[in-house]
This record gives sequence, C-alpha cells and structure tokens, in this order.
Amino acid sequence: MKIAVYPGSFDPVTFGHIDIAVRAAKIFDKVIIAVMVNPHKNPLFTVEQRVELIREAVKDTPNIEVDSFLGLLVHYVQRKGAKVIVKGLRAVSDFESELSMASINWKMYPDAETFFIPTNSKYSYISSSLVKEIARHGGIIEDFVPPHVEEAVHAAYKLQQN
Ligand code: COD
Repeated sequence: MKIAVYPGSFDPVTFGHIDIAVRAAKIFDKVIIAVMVNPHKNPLFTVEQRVELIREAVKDTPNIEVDSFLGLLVHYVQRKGAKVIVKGLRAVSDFESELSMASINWKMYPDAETFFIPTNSKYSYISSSLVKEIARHGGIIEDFVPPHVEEAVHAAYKLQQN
C-alpha cells in the first residue's frame, strides 16, 4: 500500500490545502493529512480543532485520514510506514524553502521521497495567514475556505474580541 503524508499547520485548512490532498488521494492508496504540533507558534485553532475542521472538509474522500504529530516529520513518516511526503507549491518562494526541507528530510530518511504538487491556479494566492488577516478585519472569506471553516474562523475572532 502506497501511503503519503501531507504535513502542514492548516491553521485553518483552505481550499488550496483540500485541493492538494484530494489530488494526492487519486495517486496514493492512502493520504494522511498530518497537522504539525508546533509549540513555538501561536495558532488561531488548537491542533484538535484543526484536525476536526480538516476531517469535515475531506469527509467525502475515504482514503484520506487526518492526524497530528509532534517532533520531526521524518520520524512520523517512518512510524506510519509512509514512503512519500506530499507538499503543495504555490510560487518560487515556496520552492526555495521546500527544496531545502526536502533535501534535509531525504538526508535523514532516504526511504521517503518528497512529492511536489503544483497549486491549482484557482487557489494559488490562498494562504491560511491571508484568510486569518481578512477575517480579523471583518472581510469575507467564503471563496477561500469551506463554510464550516468560515464559521469557525469568525467565531474564533469573536471569542478573542470578548
Ligand atoms: N495551494 C497549494 N498548496 C498550498 C496552498 C495553496 N493555496 N496553501 C498551502 N499549501 C501547501 C504548502 O506549500 C505546504 O506544503 C502545505 O500546503 C501546508 O501549508 P501550511 O501553510 O498549512 O503549512 P506550513 O507551511 O506552516 O507547514 C510547515 C510544515 C509543517 C509542512 C513544515 O514546517 C514541515 O515540514 N515541518 C517538519 C518539521 C521537521 O521535521 N523539521 C526538520 C526538517 S525540515
């Protein structure tokens, strides 16, 4: 069985992320979307909330699982018996940092290859941070995230204001 891990912060998951995961699921037998636990970041959503938001977003694709991990990605990939790390590429700037991560990951665990999937041009400009910035200032984010994520983002900012 060909298992691929698609890691990220997913704070929150966007149409860009979902598109990459669903396209990867057409290539690999199983895709694990893995939310990285990063104690140094101050996310809008907890890891558990992010996992739930992603699960709802990909519920129609049965070979996608959603999980979280702490520590080195390659250790998680190894634990899961995966041989592929999926990354989405939006621009040259993504490529520069992703290439060095791919090289380091390969050095640490040569059994796994990084598999880059180019963004769908419809979603190339979408990022979680832009979505949050727009929502924080009261803008509309329905073109960037599914309705349940939109609701959760607005609710999170409302909570912060109270
Ligand atoms: N279209 C296509 N792809 C997209 C889009 C979009 N609109 N938006 C994001 N993506 C891609 C990103 O390029 C990335 O591949 C993935 O989706 C996740 O994106 P984010 O923004 O949720 O996640 P990041 O960039 O914060 O995730 C960082 C990782 C957790 C992937 C990264 O830090 C990582 O691999 N960490 C591993 C830790 C580790 O082992 N470090 C040591 C060696 S590098």
